[in-house]
Amino acid sequence: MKVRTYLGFLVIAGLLAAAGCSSSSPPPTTTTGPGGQQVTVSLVAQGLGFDKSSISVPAGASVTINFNNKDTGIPHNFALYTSGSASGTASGPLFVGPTINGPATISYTFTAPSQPGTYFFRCDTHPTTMTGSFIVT
Ligand SMILES: [Cu+2]
Repeated sequence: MKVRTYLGFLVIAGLLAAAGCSSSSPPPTTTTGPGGQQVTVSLVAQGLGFDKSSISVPAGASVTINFNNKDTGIPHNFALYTSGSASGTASGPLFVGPTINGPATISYTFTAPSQPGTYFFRCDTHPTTMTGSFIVT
C-alpha cells in the first residue's frame, strides 16, 4: 500500500516534468514561408553611379531589380557578391546580371541569400565607383 502510493507519485511527477519541459522550450522555428517573399527594387545607374548605396531585402526573398541605365553609351550591370570592399574587390559571386549599354532598362530576378547579413553589390564595369551594401534581414 505504501509502496504503491509512492510509485503513483513518481509517475505523476514524471508527467509534470515532461509537460513542463515541452512547454518551456519549444523547438526552434525559422519563419521563412514556402516560396519566400516577393520584393521589387528599382535601381538607377546614372553619371557613373547608382542612385542607392544600400538595398535591403528579407532572407530568401524572390528579388526583382528593375535596372535603369541612363548613361548613354556606357555599359552597367548589377552583380551580387558574398562580400566586397569599397575598392570594388569582391568574392563569391551570387548573381551577375547581364551588362546593358545605356540608355536601356532590364529586370534582374534572383533569390536573396537565406542567411541574413551584409552582402555586397557593384557594377562589374565600374567596380571601384559603383558599389553598395546588399542587406539581407
Ligand atoms: Cu557601371
